[in-house]
Amino acid sequence: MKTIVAVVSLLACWCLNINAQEESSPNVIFIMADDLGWRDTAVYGSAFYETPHIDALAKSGMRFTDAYSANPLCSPTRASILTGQYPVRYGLTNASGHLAEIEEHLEQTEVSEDVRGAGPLSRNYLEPKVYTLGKAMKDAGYATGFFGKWHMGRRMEHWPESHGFEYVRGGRHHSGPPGADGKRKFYPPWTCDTLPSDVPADTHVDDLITDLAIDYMTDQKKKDKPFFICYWAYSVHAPYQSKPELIDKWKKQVDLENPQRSPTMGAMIEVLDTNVGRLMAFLKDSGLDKDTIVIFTSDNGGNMYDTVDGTTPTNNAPLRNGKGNNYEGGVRIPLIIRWPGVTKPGSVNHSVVSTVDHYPSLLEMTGQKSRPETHKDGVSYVQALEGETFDRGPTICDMPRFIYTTMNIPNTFVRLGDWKMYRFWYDNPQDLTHRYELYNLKDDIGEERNLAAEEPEKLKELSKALDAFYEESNALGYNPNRAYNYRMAGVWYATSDAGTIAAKDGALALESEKAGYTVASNYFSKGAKNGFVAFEAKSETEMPIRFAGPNYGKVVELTKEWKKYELPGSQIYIERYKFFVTLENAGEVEIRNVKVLTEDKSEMVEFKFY
Ligand SMILES: [Ca+2]
Repeated sequence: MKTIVAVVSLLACWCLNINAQEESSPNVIFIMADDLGWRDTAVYGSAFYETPHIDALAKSGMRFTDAYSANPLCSPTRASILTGQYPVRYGLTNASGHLAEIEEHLEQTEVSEDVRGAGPLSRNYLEPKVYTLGKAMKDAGYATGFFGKWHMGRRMEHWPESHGFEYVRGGRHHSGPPGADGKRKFYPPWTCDTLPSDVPADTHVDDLITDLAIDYMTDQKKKDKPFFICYWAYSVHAPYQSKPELIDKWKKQVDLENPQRSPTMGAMIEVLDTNVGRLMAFLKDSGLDKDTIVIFTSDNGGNMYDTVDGTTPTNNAPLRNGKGNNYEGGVRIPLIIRWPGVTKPGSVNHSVVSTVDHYPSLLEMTGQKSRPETHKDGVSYVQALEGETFDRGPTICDMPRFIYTTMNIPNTFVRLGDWKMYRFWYDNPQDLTHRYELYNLKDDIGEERNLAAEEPEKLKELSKALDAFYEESNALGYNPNRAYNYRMAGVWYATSDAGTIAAKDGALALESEKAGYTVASNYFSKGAKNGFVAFEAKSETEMPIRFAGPNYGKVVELTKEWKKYELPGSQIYIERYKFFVTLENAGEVEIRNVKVLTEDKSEMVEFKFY
């Protein structure tokens, strides 16, 4: 009898749920921070930043530990959300949505001389012909508002108004905050036609767009119209500026033992968090919280290549690297989803999800039919929200740019289960075949142990998944770079053929029969001029090396034994993103564990030689 009652009541619940889903159009607030790293909130493990409102949101919804941006840069990830397609398929793969010249998605065979694999050129705008998530929501009867950073094109036809958003504040080409004064980019006057000019001089742009978003939601509530708003904050992208009183407060909270220690970033994250709190307070006070889905995420990982307050803007440890690089620090992002009545408050979900998944998921959550012809790479994660097992299958992320400051070498990765495999296209220095790295993230979240050689079967499985994606999608691929100079080891290159450059047991090995053989790194952040270069070196021939071009900089005497050295940036000749090492005599030298440190000796980067 008990069983029959249970079954009947289950059926009754099920029918009620079906009716509720058919009839309701829940509101949606899609909050996205700019460059907020995976570890940049307390709920994700920061011991420095304080984010009570984001933490509270996590407590009232579901928090994902393994969410990915579809690219480690701004514009491509933003386009992936609106199209439901991986950047490599759609063709917007670079953070170039602010550039004036129109660029198209084209295959390339010749790029700069220090790169082995030539990836496709990026489109730099979101085409008006795409049936974006904004258009789908509008056509489903939603009031659609866009607030904040867009960064997907220079022309009206690329802007949110052309992608289904009826009401737009911000939403232009800007790559960062739109203030006209370089020293006060988060404050008026604006270089943005959609932001009101009659606001007090101390109005922070993210406070302003929160006010405007709340006004907009209030209006929709009066009209009894469901709304879909994107609140895509300008925080916490460069320039590293914030409210002076908050920076002062955060200066007092710095702990030099903590690698996250920029008071300016502490203040920037506080501004973001406070505004998330204001949006949530509005929902609660207006009674809309019971019928509003809230998504909170970021567009890529934390920035580790700039400097502020004598250190990096943030630190993504335990993840490797940061924004602009395909390692976990660049692509693993926070994701919190609150769907009243569905997500279990305070739940934590370890399923892999990608930014391409929001499009089909939101269609399902708002009772719309899926549009697989558009969101080709997205998989609805509604099962995960309902607490069921969710496996989206192989997750792809392509990063075709060679970037000096982030040390990204053109590659595409596949995440499948606990495994992550990178294909560095044509990057094997011996024979210009593909180079592979394979990590088991369950045991090695910092991606320190490359298992490509030890796990050939796993490598084959993931490599096959990547090939299958290219075959199915017909996405533009890579070619060997015809302009390659054959003088690279890692991201270091020789300026001439007068000697040899190679990797030897993880060290950089240089040999020349003449004095003056020079190699250069392809990395140096401008901010690190005040920092240090740390390294170990030895020379069988006891040859001095000079950290500079032939006539500049500091001479370092080497011995036959490995020894540690640390040079201040002021003693090193730096040209653009490069610094140089010159052999003072004929002979041989080995250099390893080369690191760039900030002014306060935070590690910005460690060079790998292979
Ligand atoms: Ca970004």
